[in-house]
Amino acid sequence: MAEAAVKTAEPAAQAERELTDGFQLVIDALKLNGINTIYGVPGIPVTDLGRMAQAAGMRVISFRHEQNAGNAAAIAGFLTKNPGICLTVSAPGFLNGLTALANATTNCFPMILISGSSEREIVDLQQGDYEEMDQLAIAKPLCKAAFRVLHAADIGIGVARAIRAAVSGRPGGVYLDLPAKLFSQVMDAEAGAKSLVKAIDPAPAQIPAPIAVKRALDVLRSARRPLIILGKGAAYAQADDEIRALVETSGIPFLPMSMAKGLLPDTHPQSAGAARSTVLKDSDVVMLIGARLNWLLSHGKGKTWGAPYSKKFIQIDIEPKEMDSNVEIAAPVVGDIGSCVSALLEGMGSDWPSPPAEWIAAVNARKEENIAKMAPRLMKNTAPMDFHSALGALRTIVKERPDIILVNEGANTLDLARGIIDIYKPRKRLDVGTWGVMGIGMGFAIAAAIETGKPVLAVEGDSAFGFCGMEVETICRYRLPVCVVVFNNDGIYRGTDVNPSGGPDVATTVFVKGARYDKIIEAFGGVGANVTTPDELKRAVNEALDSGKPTLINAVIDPAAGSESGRIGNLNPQSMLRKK
Ligand code: ADP
Ligand code: TPW
Ligand code: MG
Repeated sequence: MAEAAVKTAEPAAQAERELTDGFQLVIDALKLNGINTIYGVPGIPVTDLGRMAQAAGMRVISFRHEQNAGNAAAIAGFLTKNPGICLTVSAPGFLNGLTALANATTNCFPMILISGSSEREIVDLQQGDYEEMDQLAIAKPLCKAAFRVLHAADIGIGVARAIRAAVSGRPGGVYLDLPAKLFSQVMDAEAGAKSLVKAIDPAPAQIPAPIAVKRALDVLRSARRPLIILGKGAAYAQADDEIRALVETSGIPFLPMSMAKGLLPDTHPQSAGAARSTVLKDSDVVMLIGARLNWLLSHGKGKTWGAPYSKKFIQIDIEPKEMDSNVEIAAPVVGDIGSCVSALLEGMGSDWPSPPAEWIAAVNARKEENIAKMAPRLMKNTAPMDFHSALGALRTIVKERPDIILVNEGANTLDLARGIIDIYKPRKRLDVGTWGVMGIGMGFAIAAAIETGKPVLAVEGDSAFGFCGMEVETICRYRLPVCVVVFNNDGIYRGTDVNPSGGPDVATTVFVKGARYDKIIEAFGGVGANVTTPDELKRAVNEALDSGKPTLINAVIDPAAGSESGRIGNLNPQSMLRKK
């Protein structure tokens, strides 16, 4: 269509007319919608897109693997509420990015995977084009929406639709398929500019029905042992002041899911984090705010929740289909969290009764008991470090520097850090999310540094780090203030397993002993350090954070200290036939 318009123009007139092309229109469409950063890997057919975007003043961050670029885009979406963009080449690059797109969708993070693709005529006849693959069909079941643009004049609409699909309602991943031929299509520049669309109010407020708000307040008022659970949807919503006001006005103990930590500080008197099992088991009314009753909350039933005794749930979520997904929801409140929480607050008025004193006292007693039990384990200063003593050192650092962003993955390294390191501000803890996926660390750390300008501390299991470790080159190349601490316990969960056959191969969970991950970053001009005690660890991390230099600290952890699958060993099926 656009090509035809150009071809029919008079040659002289054509020479005078200003032209644009598919590359430029994609860039203009993104910029018009306030998107100024692209995470990706170059190659045919998107190399010029990256170049031209950079020339147009966009930040284009090139990675070593698309999965890490995709993870960066996903967490940029979580942090900013604007979809993060991941740009890849066709088939293999697309597939590498697709894992991140699926993970973003699972976690309700808005992102757009833009992949170049081969020519439709050849792909559809399966004639073996360069990097041939029916990418749109493959992406569809793994994301919220998938679109393909065939004409340059439709790029504006395509980008606007992708943005709306990513951020409206429950956020998620969107795939945008751009065939190679599209990029070089030319059209009149003025017509091109007119074809662009700025998405107005792409994530409109969704106001809850007054009757739903009243029902929720009635259920909450009837509670003897109420609990509020904050999930990462609450962190995403950026309704921080309203959420804090709701929690404090109600006086109800709150439990943050891992990426909701810091919405209110973990040291807040109403935090029930240190009494998690007690509040889940003994509460009678539970209000979920942006948290799903999935495996991370034992599906809202069973022993964890004190079954056979059943409780009443109030659930605030933008996705109506989430209600009753695992157990009956007595009071569904469907809407965006900002609007819902404001409506609840208004309904509570100024004379909302405090929860019964016995309940608060019971929660506080359990909290104090657990905190006292943990304290001495965090203060040991001996070598080799175990998880508790190493995390005790990092806990102090985060307390002294509440603005740093903590990225965290691994098994023991994840589960124990989640409990031990207090977070003081919203969206300062980024981790493996709903799937418990390994390899998000470097992508998240890079995007967190780029999007917020704040220093990042990435606490990584040695296995987790291995999934994305090459991106330390990216961290060095862009000189990002990222300090990576690798908890090196020689393997997955532990470094002490042995090959049951007695053969020459090491056990399946074990890595090279005494590995020096710090040497990796030195290869790229970053700062490496090897530490064996909590004091050394503290010193090295403080130095890194003070200098802002890319740093990787190899923290030697007792290879025997970890447990299988960290805190979720109960989900791990084990063969009765296994040889010890
Ligand atoms: P967690 O893992 O922290 O428990 P989940 O990812 O399970 O959190 O749940 C997040 C929930 O938040 C999802 O059900 C999603 O629909 C919801 N959500 C995300 N953003 C908003 C928003 N702005 N308003 C309301 N609900 C939201
Ligand atoms: C994409 C399975 C869960 S945890 C883990 C693996 C491989 C590594 C644990 O070892 P690590 O931590 O990081 O050294 P630690 O402290 O306990 O020693 N592939 C993907 N995701 C997951 N979750 C796995 C495999 C897994
Ligand atoms: Mg390990």
